Amino acid sequence: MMLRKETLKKDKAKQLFSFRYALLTSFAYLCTKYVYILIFIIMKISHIEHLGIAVQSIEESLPFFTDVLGLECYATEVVEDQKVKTAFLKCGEVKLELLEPTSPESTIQKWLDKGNKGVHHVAFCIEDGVANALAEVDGKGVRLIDQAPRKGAEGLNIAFLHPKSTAGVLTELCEH
Ligand code: CMX
Repeated sequence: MMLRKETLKKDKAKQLFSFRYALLTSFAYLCTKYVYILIFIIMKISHIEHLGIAVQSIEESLPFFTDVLGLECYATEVVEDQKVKTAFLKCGEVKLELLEPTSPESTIQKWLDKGNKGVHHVAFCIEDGVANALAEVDGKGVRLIDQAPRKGAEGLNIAFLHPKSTAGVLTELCEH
């Protein structure tokens, strides 16, 4: 009789131990997950804002986009500090930004001179701010071209990331 009671007591203690163990491991798992989310918080990209397309002449390239693809060119703008003239077309939610150099010193002219043409950069629309996104990618070791957001075409806050640390795609972060 005494032995049976003793065994029952031991079983109960074992059950309590495994229950507490399960509770503790679940708690530890949730904590780890929460801390992981906090540390590795990832920027929110809503969509591709635009594709930058380098052309030698907007006048010569535009008819393909308007007359063949049927897209509407809704704005042109000269961005002095980037030494480019831009033409914007809308394609659903995404824009195409044609970029024509306005000076031999323009990064676009230099890129064209190396024999490149076509898609020059991809711009992502950041929901929670370019400054936050820059701090985040900087922390992850990505090489920044712009250390802080600056004004780009259409008055957007923008910043570029170097193609050497973005899988070869010149990447622009922007916010409305
Ligand atoms: N896409 C992918 N790679 C590119 C690139 C592009 N658009 N432009 C340059 N590179 C590569 C080059 O091929 C080169 O690679 P290799 O060394 O393997 O040949 C490397 O980048 C050169 O890098 P760098 O010597 O640091 O710089 P560059 O003088 O060639 O300038 C860059 C390149 C990206 C830093 C410069 O173009 C820049 O600052 N761009 C951001 C601003 C910009 O593009 N403005 C124009 C658009 C403005 C607007 O949208 O309004």
